[in-house]
Amino acid sequence: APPTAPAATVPASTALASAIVDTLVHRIGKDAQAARPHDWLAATIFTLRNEIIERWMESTKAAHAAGAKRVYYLSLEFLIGRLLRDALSNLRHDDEVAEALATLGVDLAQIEEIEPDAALGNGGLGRLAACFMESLASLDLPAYGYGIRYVNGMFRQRLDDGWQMELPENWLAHGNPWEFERRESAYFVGFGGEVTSAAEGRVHWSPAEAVEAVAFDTPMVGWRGKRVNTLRLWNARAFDPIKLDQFNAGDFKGALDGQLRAETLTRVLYPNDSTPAGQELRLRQEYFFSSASIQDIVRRHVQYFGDIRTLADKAAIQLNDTHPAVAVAELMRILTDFHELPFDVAWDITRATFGYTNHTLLPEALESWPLPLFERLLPRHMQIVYAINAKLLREASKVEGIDGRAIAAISLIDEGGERRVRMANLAFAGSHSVNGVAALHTELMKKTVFADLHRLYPDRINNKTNGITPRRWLQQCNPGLTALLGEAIGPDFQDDAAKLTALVPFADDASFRERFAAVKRSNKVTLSTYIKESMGLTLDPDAIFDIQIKRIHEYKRQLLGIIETVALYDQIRSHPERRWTPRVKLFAGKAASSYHNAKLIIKLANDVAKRINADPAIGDLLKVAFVPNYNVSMAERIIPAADLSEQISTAGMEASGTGNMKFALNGALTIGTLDGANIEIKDHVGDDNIFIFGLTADEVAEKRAGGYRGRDVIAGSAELAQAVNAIASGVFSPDDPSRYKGLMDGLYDHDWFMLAADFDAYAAAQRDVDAKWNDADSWGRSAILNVANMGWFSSDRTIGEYAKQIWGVM
Ligand code: 26Q
Repeated sequence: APPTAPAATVPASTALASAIVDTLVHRIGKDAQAARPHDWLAATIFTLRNEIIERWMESTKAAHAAGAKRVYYLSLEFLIGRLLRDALSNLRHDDEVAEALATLGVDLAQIEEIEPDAALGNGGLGRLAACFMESLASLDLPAYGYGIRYVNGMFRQRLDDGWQMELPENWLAHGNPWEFERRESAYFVGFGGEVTSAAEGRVHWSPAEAVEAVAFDTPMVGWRGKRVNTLRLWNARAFDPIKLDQFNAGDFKGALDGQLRAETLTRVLYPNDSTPAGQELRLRQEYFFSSASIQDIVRRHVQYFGDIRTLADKAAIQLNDTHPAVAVAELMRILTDFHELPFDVAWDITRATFGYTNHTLLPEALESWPLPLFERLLPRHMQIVYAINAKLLREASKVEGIDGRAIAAISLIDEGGERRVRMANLAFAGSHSVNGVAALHTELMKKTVFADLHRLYPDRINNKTNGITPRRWLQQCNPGLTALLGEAIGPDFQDDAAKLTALVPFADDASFRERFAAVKRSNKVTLSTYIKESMGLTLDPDAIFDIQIKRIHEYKRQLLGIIETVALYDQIRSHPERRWTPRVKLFAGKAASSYHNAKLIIKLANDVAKRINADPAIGDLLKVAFVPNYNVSMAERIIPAADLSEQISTAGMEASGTGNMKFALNGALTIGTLDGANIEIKDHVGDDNIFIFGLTADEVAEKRAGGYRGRDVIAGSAELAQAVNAIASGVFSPDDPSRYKGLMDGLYDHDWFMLAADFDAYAAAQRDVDAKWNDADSWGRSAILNVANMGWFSSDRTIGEYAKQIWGVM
């Protein structure tokens, strides 16, 4: 076949098939006979890429021609997952490409499954960044994501006899057909060294070491291919990759030292999603990526607009948590030292340019760096932080009601004990907008961690409730439901998720409810087949699929779900004559490698599953599964099959949650606390269509202040006491009876997460779930009303709010 060059549109099926074969031959170097699935995957992506590239260049040119303001989303994490289905679906080429591949004897679904999951993030924060990139393109906003091209993303989780093992995830092993290395976009990033003063009050920083940041670009395709934006990930490289003189002198290791040291920077994602360990390498990563990104943004601005003083009119930079907060000091350095702007002018530009999003209130999760480390690594930035702090505290001291205690809380330097640089205070001071990610979270920000900064700048904190992209989290992951929705209400919801409300009347339509239930059942059968094949466990698709999938954390209370499972198990055994409602309890999630209790909770879930699943007295009434290696692709498989979504964090501790939104959008009912975005989900879907239980955030705070003791509560709840005692005494760990003694003792003596306090209410809510499930009409009505009312949680809505209220680009 002659070489074909697909133009702006991909040609019809046969031409498309020959284009894919042509790519296979000329790019991969294989013919159709020799090609293996990975070759077909790469050939398909390269072929599709041709169209994407054209739209990508059009998008860039149009923004340039319009002199448009650009959005820059800085994030240490982008949990984007697989891209082929996303790109195919957003370009509306899924059917065409499936047909073309079928003529070649290739199953599209099968090659989609072997695409590695790009897991450059831990959990919610990283996935939010990925949903935002998709929505920015879908809303036709010119935007760049900036991050790090980790060679090893989130570790792969293996279970060894129920214990979590971490294996490196080499997502680049087969090459990455989505990325474009931009050797021309490279920047010098320095570390350490010293600052000397020069003439006219100028300073000079001479770093002791430097690495080169090289850009790798990945296209982010919006819905209907309207726009293609850039995700720019930085890779670290040594300037002088090999010291040939050393090499020739026989010092092979020394010759490659610099290369190794540079590459170590972007080698691995920190698999912690709280309690920052404070390692030097992490601060180096943060500065490396912040510096490269700020240099790139400033270079583009000066090239396009000529005058650095107009930066804030043409660039909005959003900080995804404090991880890139050092960018505030880096921009100040470039504006003052390099562009020679006066400090106050630079500060006004900086604050007008940055916005900061906070994702946690847990004090132990707030980033701060020991001052000696910060100063040694970034001596010039340390001076700048001092100068900002002097200005900040001068301003604060003029405000009535701000006393010494408040000044100490506002300061960029924590002076209690070992002195530390507070990254949240730096991000707050350096931004014109500081937002929380759900209404409750934003109110708690004002009352707790940022109370004093809020008094000083009362207009700065605002709320932007999180959202999820309905393309990936409905259309792509749940084609059955998407087709049914289209039949019922037409296709408009695909362009505007708010239009899902047209579904409301269908909740009362018995024949629609039946079809809706059939789609859910079919998704459950598909998941059951996967679980059977991967874990050897048989599930009953007519049981309630009750699912808790998320990072393992004590505040998320997987332990509450497990203890309630144990209590239910005991009830079924004690009262076999009762009419029990069959349940499947499914758990999945990764624990940070150093988080002892989280790893023990994983082992407990596995031990409980082993015992219950093997108990002939239980049969199909209760099955428990811990699915290994939870990631984006696993979520896409599990969520469409869920009946019940577990969102049971201690009230006040989950900033928002976004998994909660994915489940409800796919027709699961939520059992949850009044925490994070659960509250807003309840407001949207209605009190009758959600199971809310437990203490409120205020009640949690009150109880903590009032000397709450888990021991007293456990003594008063027979069901809880039985379950806790069974676990503590080794019923589920006969090979090591004391394995869970410490974990259970914690509930008696320091139940910080109020598990005992919420247990009875949770168990009662679970029995309400059973009752509703047994009224199929009532359950079906509620499930449909969830789908109908979840459109507001589209990340298009969220991004629209950021665009109008923070970035000024809409
Ligand atoms: C910090 C310093 C050093 C090493 C690691 C980290 C680190 C990394 C990741 C700290 C936190 C994270 C991730 C936090 C996160 O995912 N937060 C979640 O953000 C979601 C999106 O807003 C919310 O929905 C969740 O409630 C919140 O827990």
